[in-house]
Amino acid sequence: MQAVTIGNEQIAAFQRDGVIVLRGVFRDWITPLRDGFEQVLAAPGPFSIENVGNNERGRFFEDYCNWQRIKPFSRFIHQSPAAALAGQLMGARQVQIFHEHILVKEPGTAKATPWHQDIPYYCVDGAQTASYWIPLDPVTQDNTLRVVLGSHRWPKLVRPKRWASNENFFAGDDDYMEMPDVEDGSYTILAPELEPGDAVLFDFRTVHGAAGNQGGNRRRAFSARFLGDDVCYAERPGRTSPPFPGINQRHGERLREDWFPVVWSAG
Ligand SMILES: O=C(O)CCC(=O)C(=O)O
Repeated sequence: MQAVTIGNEQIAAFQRDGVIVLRGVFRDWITPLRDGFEQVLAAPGPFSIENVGNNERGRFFEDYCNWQRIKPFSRFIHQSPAAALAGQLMGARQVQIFHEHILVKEPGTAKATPWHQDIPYYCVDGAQTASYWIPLDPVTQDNTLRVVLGSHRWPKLVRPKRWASNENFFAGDDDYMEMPDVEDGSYTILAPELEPGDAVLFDFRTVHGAAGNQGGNRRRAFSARFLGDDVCYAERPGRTSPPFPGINQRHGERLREDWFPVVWSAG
């Protein structure tokens, strides 16, 4: 495994902002990850999602929880520096893999990724969480991931919505705030230009979104999502995303290691 170390300043920035940009760390992984995308696109998994309807332009495809069958994804999780970097930035002693996720926006896709936090969709809660967003194509300010600095520390979680329809994700659950207008000029938004090999790493509570992909090139992004020491199973008021059917866990339990293996431990 490629050795990596992270400085105290980067740890402090990740803790303060809920996000950090890592440059050049995954250059050797872009070709295998692209190969993994082709394998998924040729044979999508049972949870794949199309976010663009038949009479809209473009294609916004997502799939997740394929890493056990897609070898380049499995190798990335076990052999790349991703888990070690995430562990150090979260301040964790151990890191479990939660899942991987691929997002493909074909050229000419108007559909944006709405502003959201990930954790309300998930069957987990905790403060030590980290998701990579690794573009496999160069991205500019027009089609990159956009992230609201410090939003992982907002006092309430934001109500999750369905990306395709904007309906509430869970019926009848009211313990959320509505998404504020994060583009009203009072929030600091990070929108980094990135090359293949660069990555954004963010806390599951950090608010993020992305524009469509109106340019002429594909925009593929690979995500691997990691859990630190304090993360536990959380009951939600309905089917989560990913759904993990048959997970058979109780609220507050540590996630089962046979499904979510430990992939890094501190020296
Ligand atoms: O790639 C995108 O458009 C959005 C990515 C995202 O929301 C995520 O990785 O959690």
